[in-house]
Amino acid sequence: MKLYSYFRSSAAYRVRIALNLKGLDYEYVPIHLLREGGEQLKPEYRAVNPDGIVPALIDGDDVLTQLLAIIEYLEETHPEPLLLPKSPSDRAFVRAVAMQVACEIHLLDNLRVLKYLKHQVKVPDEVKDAWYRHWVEAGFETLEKRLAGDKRSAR
Ligand SMILES: N[C@@H](CCC(=O)N[C@@H](CS)C(=O)NCC(=O)O)C(=O)O
Repeated sequence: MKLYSYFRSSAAYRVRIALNLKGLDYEYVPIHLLREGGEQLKPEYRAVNPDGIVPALIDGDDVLTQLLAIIEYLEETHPEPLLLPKSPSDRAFVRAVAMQVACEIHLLDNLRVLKYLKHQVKVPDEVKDAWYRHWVEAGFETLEKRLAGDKRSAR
């Protein structure tokens, strides 16, 4: 397998954690998100993932994108050790936590969103930074409440 990744990408981290927990070998292909305006935006990488974001995983002829889809793919193709719990209710809980990070926090603070705010909407840096802080804090505040208040998080 081949993983297109950036060392500071939390999305790619999550896939690397899954690959490592499952003991799977992979070739690491670095995509520097800042160098030369972002290697993720170059045609060579867009040919792999037209969205121009990492991670992307290549397995044989398959190109896999979206970290949660990639992790579920690894779970289905290499079930041991299991990353998801067995009961449907526990699985739904784990997926909800993962999606809360991916959809309610990460999406709003992605590099391309911040670049758009700065260059197209032309907000000053302090407003962009306040945006970032706001969504991280709001997202983690409710996530922590959810984890603290749910018996499934303590198992
Ligand atoms: N929804 C995507 C998000 C991936 C993502 O946000 N990747 C970031 C790095 S953490 C990225 O490549 N950003 C590049 C950019 O915004 O230009 C997933 O779940 O895989």
